[in-house]
Amino acid sequence: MPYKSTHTFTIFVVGLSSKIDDLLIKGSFVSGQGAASAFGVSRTAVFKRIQQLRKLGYDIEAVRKKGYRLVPRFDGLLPLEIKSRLKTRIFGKEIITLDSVDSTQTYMGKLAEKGAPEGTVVLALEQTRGKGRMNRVWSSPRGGLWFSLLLRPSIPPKELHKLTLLFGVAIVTALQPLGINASLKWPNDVLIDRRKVCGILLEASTEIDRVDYVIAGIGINVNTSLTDLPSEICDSAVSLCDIIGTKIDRAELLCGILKNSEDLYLEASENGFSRVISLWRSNSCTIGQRVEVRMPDGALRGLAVDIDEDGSLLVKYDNGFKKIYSGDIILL
Ligand code: BT5
Repeated sequence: MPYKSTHTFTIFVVGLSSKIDDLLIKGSFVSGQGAASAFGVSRTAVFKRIQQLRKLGYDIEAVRKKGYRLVPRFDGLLPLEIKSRLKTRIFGKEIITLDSVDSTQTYMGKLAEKGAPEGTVVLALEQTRGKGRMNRVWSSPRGGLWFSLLLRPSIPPKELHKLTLLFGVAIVTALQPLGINASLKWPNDVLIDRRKVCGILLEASTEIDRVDYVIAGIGINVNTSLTDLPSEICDSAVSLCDIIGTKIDRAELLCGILKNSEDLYLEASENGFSRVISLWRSNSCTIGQRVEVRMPDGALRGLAVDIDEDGSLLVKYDNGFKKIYSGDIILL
């Protein structure tokens, strides 16, 4: 039965590829002979996978008497390059790298509907229709870090906005080893010297009392020059390479963000969001500032006094306090 044998062969080759890939991710040498006898295949089959990976853009070194080894490139964003540096259990177990896409959010939405597992990451080197909140445009030229992460959290829908705070904390913390002091503007901005370096977008599919999935979209201006961004946002935006003065390894940064956010996420799933809220508070540039709150039904000015345990922003007005659950704020 030709159909059956083709099917079996496909599964077999995919199985072999992932075994070879796993060895390469671990940084091990893969010898043609060793892998061939360990996996019961021909040396040619092993070599074919190596050639396939090279064609995809991987740098695979061949060392005499040792075998093949993956050499992750500086700023290399191919899945195995990222996985070889990743220290997470769930986030990034599946990674899809696209050269160009309309929006990683939209792409991930389709995967989520098909049952993709929690922790799947889709990243794109550029987005042609990057999404901000409320149908705004997120400008995503080459050089930035634009990715979406799929979550299937067991928290009630009313707590979802706290995940935005969680990712903000994870990003600010991942920037610290680079010597970058970024801070958080409620609810979803990461700023450096009051200019936006990163935006976070949370989209969710929910029922009344349960969350089916959440897609966390993160966009960071990393090696993007400000001249690549539309002129109307140049004054309010900033990129990491402009601050540091040199190119940054986006794979390293991504791994840091995935690790920090997974740690916070696992802890929040066990013990709630108290730690996230307290870390958000200590990394905020919002609290203690006079702000203008812009909501669909109008704008109000006041002093941002704190972030509440429920993730809302507590603002003091002339005639009392108000908790803000959604909207935009301007630092005055
Ligand atoms: C956000 O929206 O800040 C959420 C941005 C999320 C982007 C990521 S990239 C990966 C994933 N895939 C997507 O399609 N989206 C997510 P919001 O708070 O609404 O801010 C949008 C506003 O930020 C715009 O109206 C501009 O003023 C400004 N903006 C747009 N592009 C920017 C950039 N690259 N850097 C700084 N500011 C920008």
